[in-house]
Amino acid sequence: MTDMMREQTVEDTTHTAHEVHHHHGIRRWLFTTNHKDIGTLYLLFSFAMFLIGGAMAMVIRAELFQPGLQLVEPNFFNQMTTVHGLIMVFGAVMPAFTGLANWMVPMMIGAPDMALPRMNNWSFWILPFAFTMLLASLFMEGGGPNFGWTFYAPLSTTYSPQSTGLFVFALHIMGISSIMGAINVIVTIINLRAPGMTYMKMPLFVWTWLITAFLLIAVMPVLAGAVTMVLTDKYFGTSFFDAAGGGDPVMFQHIFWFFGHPEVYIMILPSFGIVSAIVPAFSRKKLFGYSSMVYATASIAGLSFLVWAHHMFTTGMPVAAELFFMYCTMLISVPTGVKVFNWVATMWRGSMTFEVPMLFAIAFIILFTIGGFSGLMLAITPADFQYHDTYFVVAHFHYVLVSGAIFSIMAAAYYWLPKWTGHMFDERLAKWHFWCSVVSVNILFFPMHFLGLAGMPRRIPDYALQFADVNAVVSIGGFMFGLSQLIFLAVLIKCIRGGEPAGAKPWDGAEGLEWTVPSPAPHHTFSTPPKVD
Ligand code: HEM
Ligand SMILES: [Cu+2]
Repeated sequence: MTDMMREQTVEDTTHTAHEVHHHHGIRRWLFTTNHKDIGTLYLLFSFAMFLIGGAMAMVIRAELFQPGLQLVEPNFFNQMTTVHGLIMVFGAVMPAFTGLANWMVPMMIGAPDMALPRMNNWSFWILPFAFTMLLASLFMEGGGPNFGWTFYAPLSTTYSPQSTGLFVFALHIMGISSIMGAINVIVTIINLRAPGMTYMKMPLFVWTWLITAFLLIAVMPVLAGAVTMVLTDKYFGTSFFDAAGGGDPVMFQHIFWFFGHPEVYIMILPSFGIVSAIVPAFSRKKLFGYSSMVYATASIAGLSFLVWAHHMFTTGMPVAAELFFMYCTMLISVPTGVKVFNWVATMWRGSMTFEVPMLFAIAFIILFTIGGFSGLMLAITPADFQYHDTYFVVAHFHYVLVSGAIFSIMAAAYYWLPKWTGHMFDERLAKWHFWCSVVSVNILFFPMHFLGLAGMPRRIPDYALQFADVNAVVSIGGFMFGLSQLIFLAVLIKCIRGGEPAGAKPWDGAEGLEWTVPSPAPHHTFSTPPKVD
């Protein structure tokens, strides 16, 4: 038997073996250990969360359309801001990235599946329980979490509703899910790369996810510790965060932000990988400065552990500490600038075309940069005393998270939809989605900078009359952005149900192993590892 034939028979037998184990209907999804099925589950779940979290944002913007209290009780308003934040961070952005990792990382490195497929099933399926619990807490007596997504003590301890126990349990489950997902990504990348796929040949999406996975493993336990201390302070008589018992509420903030700042990078590093795949594809050029992209990502991740207290400038730190955190924060803009420079240099003199994935990627670069600049303004310690806890901060993090992280997720969805479904999406409808989103996202978030500079505080249901006109504009932008996402839903449904068949490589400038397999990608890819040279 020649080697070729032997490989062929091995492949055939493994295939039949797999076929025997196939479940159908609901059991296929419940018991699946297939990275593509699990990726699909994550993506659908995160989209559902995006719509639910978005509905809460609409409640917030409806209340803020006019000054005064119109639609909701202040306590319910606080629950909306809190649960909106929690859902978007832990339910929408993070699971979307994990879904993309599940689908794409094995295909990009030439692996047959994730390394730990049964754990993969668990990582996903515990999430719906966590979020059902979190959402159910809204209907409890006393209401759901109302202390902000940052759950500062003593709001989350002394003054919190009885649902706080459920909140803590839900967060623990989300953390366990993230850690299991991260372990799976790391083990897969280290062990299952195809022959010849050295680290410095890995696509940047794989690199950025590898680094993100280490961030996750480093900081999710810190979050778990913080919520556990909140739990014991509230229910078991400890006083970690209670000055009366010898504790310190500012310590809560140190612990929270030691998790929280790396967490915001967990929500942006995979975006960098996505954009680094899409920009070269539609510029028909190699990515400019591949290795500097890898080092920039690693330095951003490293620095993210040294800047947590820039969220705490107003808590009364020694001046030397304030300066340390100011300069470390500003340092992050150096590797970030390297990335933006490299994307622009990749486009420079490329043969660019503007299909929808590219449109979202370009919008990402421009709008994320605006968010970076407002971050630099916030990093200036003395100036932060004015902006802190105002709408300026809200503007900053929505530029980096909505027109940053979420736009990159949409770019990724459009880029790989033909690979996932085997169909091209409706280009005209998708362009509507893009233009409506990009216009409305700026109507929604840009004026918030001015509200903040003029002193409008964040997280309040009512405001002074002078802010009325700008808030009305912002709310209109919000409703427009919300409606625009229904176009996305329509594009997705249409594309899943049919459409022009996509070839193996529907984008002619695209590169990578995922484009060497047919579309839709077969249930099992690479039973024989591809050779990379
Ligand atoms: C050039 C890089 C960046 C700098 C210099 C920067 C700086 C800052 C500073 C100083 C604050 C605290 C402001 C205050 O509370 O008074 C802040 C808040 C925040 N940043 Fe950034 N940032 C940067 C990038 C990012 C990125 C990439 C993300 C996420 C994708 C992000 C997400 C957030 C969030 C969520 C908050 C608010 C947290 C809260 O209070 O709820 N930032 N940023
Ligand atoms: Cu930060």
